[in-house]
Amino acid sequence: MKFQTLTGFIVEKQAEYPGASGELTRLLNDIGTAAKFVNREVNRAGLGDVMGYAGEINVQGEEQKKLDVFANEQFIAALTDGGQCCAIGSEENEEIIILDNAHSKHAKYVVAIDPLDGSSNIESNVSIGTLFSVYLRRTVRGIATIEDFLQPGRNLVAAGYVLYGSSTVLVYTTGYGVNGFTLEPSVGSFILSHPGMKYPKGGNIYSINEANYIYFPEGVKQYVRYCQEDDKSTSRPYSTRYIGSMVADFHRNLIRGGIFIYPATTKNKQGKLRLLYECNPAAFLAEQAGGKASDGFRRILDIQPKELHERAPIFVGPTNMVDKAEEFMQKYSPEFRLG
Ligand code: AMP
Ligand code: P6P
Repeated sequence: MKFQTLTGFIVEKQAEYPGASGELTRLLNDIGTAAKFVNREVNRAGLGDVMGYAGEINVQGEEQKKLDVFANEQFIAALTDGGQCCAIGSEENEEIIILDNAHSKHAKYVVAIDPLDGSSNIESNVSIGTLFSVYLRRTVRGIATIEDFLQPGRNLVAAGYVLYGSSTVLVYTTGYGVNGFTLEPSVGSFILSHPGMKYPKGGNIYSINEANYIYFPEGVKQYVRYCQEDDKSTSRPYSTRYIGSMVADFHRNLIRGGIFIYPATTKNKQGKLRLLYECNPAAFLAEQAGGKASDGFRRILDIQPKELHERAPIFVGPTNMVDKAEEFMQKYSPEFRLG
């Protein structure tokens, strides 16, 4: 049976860029390699010494679980060995990491990454994920700086996620469509399983943590009530699905058609999710899949980051669903507009 591996697919895509040197090809494959090592440990998470806390506190003020630390180390090691990335901005590290490789210090790409998002779900065996963004560095020579990361998402060269779930799927885009690859563990290769991913027409799932309802902007409250109204002509009431693991929620909604919302609240006008390595990759993928991503007012990919771990509210999914949510935000909660 004819199948295509991630490695073969990436190399094939490079051929569409006659001037390409192969640096991005190598970088994307390095991410795939690290994902396999992370997958192996995630699948053993319930066993032996991998569970539990590394005892350190990450920049988010959360206990770092060993898998968080392990995953971070795998991506740093793979990208360092690959030599095509000069620096990493990771959810696990307060400052950017300059990769220790003579060649890569001057490499032209930087990677922003959440190595293991949703890791608080590890003990309950809920699917967790990696999210990554790839930019061309802005500084033209020398050691990378934070300026190389403070770029709007519209500058992204590539972005994607790895979902460690009932199977392990790597989904990415370089701006010309979205493709998904499922890991065949017996062979150790990611195989093209979801070519040309697109949101279905008209979704009927909404994903939001309604425990925060009393803190939602009025526009979000109104939108949630809209989702719950009985109107068969618009497939409402929608189904609510929320697993508390962004990659898992995003992937399900991409496959089945649904909106994911982590909004600003009266407690935090910036929302919770990180712009550079959670919102931007999700937004790039969503737009490439025919959908939309905004903070309720602005296109996510147009937001100019001011700091590495900056948060942003996010409404992401099929265009018609995000448009409707934006209507409620603009009508009922204009005071939540940030930019
Ligand atoms: P490179 O010289 O390998 O860094 O590639 C230069 C540019 O060509 C990249 O920044 C991409 O825009 C494009 N490109 C190169 N290789 C690939 C690939 N395998 N898949 C998609 N785009 C690629
Ligand atoms: P809440 C996991 O901690 C995470 O960063 C995302 O993966 C997830 O979507 C969100 O936070 C869940 O947050 O506040 O609903 O528990």
